[in-house]
Amino acid sequence: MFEQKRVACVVPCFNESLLIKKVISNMPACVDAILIVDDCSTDDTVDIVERLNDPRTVLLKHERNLGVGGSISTGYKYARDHDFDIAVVMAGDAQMDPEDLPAILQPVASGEVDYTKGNRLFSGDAWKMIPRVRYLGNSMLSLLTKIASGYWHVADSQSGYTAASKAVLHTINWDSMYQRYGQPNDLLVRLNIYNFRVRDVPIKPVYGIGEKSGVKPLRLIPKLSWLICRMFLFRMAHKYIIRDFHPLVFFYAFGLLLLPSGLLLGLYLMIYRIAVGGIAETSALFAAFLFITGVQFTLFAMWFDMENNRSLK
Ligand SMILES: Nc1nc2c(ncn2[C@@H]2O[C@H](COP(=O)(O)OP(=O)(O)OP(=O)(O)O)[C@@H](O)[C@H]2O)c(=O)[nH]1
Ligand SMILES: [Mg+2]
Repeated sequence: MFEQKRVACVVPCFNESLLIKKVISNMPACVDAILIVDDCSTDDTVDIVERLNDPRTVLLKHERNLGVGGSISTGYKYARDHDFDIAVVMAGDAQMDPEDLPAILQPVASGEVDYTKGNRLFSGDAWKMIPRVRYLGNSMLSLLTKIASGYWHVADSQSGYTAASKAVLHTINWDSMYQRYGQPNDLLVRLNIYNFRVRDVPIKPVYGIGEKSGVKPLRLIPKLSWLICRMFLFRMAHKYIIRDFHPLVFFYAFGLLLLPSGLLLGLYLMIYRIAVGGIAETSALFAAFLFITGVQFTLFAMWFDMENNRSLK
């Protein structure tokens, strides 16, 4: 129990025989149940968990590999159906420091917010501790996720160290959540649609403890960027058209139409000017008009979105 709240810890596991023992044995006492979700490991992760015979551990086994998002979804559904008050997520590769858990739990337990997530970028050492490609890729995805999710105050979007309230557990449709590495981005968008309050909590980055990551940044970044763009459209439609209405969708629509049109036309005219010769002044002015209007529409749309989500901290 943490401040009178029953806490379940979801631990997604895929071939974590090296570190799962450490995760279970270091699990803080405030966690009432450790939900180990085995995502069809091919090593002896399951044997190790069974041999430990820890009284708090519940082993949930997938019949086929679903990915980290699918594993978290299995754990969340168990926590929801067994009436837990808070569900936290700590990966099976021991990259989440148990000492950070009270800070992650506290805002949700006190009812200040509905969802907290660890932010490794607050730490002054983040640049030194997080591998460079991951740091830069994460920063880019975090910026895209701010736009897509409407949580402009949230960064380190790829962090998986999170706590979700009972209301969140009972509201989100876990079967439709993205099943692989884009899960944190997908969930932030869904939380915003239901106006849940989300807060970042500073945590320590943990790398180089023998963990094996399945993340291949150069392949993953374009895939996740595309997912985040789709989720942005999903949020616009659900939050500002279907569930409620706000004219900012028109601002975004005009902005996203005019801004690239102005850019492309400007580029075309520039190439034409260099390769062929003179262009009409009116054409150049038209390109500038499209571009400037597009920028203004986009910035106003962002501003309206920011204002609309200001209370969700
Ligand atoms: N790679 C991988 N991990 C899975 C899968 N299903 C569950 N997981 C678990 O998801 C957690 C996170 O996976 P990692 O590949 O380490 O990704 P990450 O920790 O988010 O990213 P890094 O910062 O690069 O380590 C681990 O506890 C895995 O055991 C799967 O299908 N593939
Ligand atoms: Mg990892």
